[in-house]
Amino acid sequence: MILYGSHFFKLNGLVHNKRRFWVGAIDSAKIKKMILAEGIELVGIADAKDLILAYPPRPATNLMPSAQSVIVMAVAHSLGSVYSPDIMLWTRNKMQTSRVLDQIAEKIGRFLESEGFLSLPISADKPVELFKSDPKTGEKFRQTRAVGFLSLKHAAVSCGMGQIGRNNLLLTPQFGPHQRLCAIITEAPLEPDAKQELDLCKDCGKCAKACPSGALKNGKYEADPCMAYWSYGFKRLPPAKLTEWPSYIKMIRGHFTRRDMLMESGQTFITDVDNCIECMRVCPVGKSWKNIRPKNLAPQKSGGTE
Ligand code: B12
Repeated sequence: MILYGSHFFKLNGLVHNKRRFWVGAIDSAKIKKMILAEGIELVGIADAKDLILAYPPRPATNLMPSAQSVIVMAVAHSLGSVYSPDIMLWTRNKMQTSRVLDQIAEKIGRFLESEGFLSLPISADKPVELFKSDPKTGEKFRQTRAVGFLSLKHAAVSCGMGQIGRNNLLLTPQFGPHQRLCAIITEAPLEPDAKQELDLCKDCGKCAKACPSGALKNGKYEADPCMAYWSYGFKRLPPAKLTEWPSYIKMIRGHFTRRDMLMESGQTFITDVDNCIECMRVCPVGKSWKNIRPKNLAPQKSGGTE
């Protein structure tokens, strides 16, 4: 007999819990097979209590104190949309990829609950928690920062799916950075996958060179310039000093003469428009698409403002 925390135990290959006596043979292999059969391309399982945490830390057990496992799922992007000339085409495709993931997370989560295990799907998309200041130091940020309720990249690394590359994205051997992620936190006591030491990112510098906002300068990722560009296409951060306001206002006025912020906001609500994927687009990692990548890639039309 194997004991799984205080709620579950396994006897003769069957998992039992205290709420329902027999809950069926739920094991990692069965769950993975079900998920892959739904069209998910990569699936891994991490121990909920042994997740790699970043800052601010997002432990799965904060969202579900009884959590035992985190199931991480990935679907490859359509490479045609990643390489399309206009960012909007990618945006629409990203939404569909998220939908596939969210629907399957919902279905598998419901299945696990019907088997007696509380389960919480973590969407591939928003919502996110917003911070105006650092919760630890109280220091006010120059610009609001967003953070997911669970860091999907770190969850994926925790189950050996890939590594975080120089572009700050999850790289997998199969698809490089070109996959979308989603997860299910569950009480089901599933066998976790081992973490892996991978050497996929060769620090070729392509992502840092392609980044229009300068967020990947000096070997690190900075969330603020990335967010300003991703949200509005601004190449500048909000002014830190009074003297910076005149040139900032000039930039905004220039932006308004070329772009229709009202219509764009409307479109963003409908299709969740992003302004940038350059760091992901130029990344050469991922063996699945070696032969169909275009040799030359002009930056996507996204209309950044200096
Ligand atoms: C919020 C968010 C964003 C924000 C902020 C990004 C950020 N890194 O902070 C913005 C809008 C800028 C963004 C941009 C992008 N994102 Co994004 N994003 C997310 C989201 C919802 C949460 C990210 C998160 O919480 N990370 C956890 C933190 C701990 O890790 P981190 O990002 O590496 O660390 C930064 C923060 O901690 C921040 N930071 C530092 N100190 C502090 C202090 C406080 C208080 C706060 C709040 C933050 C903070 O700075 C750190 C880096 O220095 C995830 C989905 C999810 N739930 O995980 C998708 C996700 C990470 N994004 C994704 C993608 C694809 C992108 C983009 C390519 C944009 C796009 N068009 O899709 C770019 C790439 C940017 C990059 N190179 O990292 C994918 C990545 C897939 C992959 N292969 O890895 C994810 C996983 C979505 C998904 N479902 O697949 N993203």
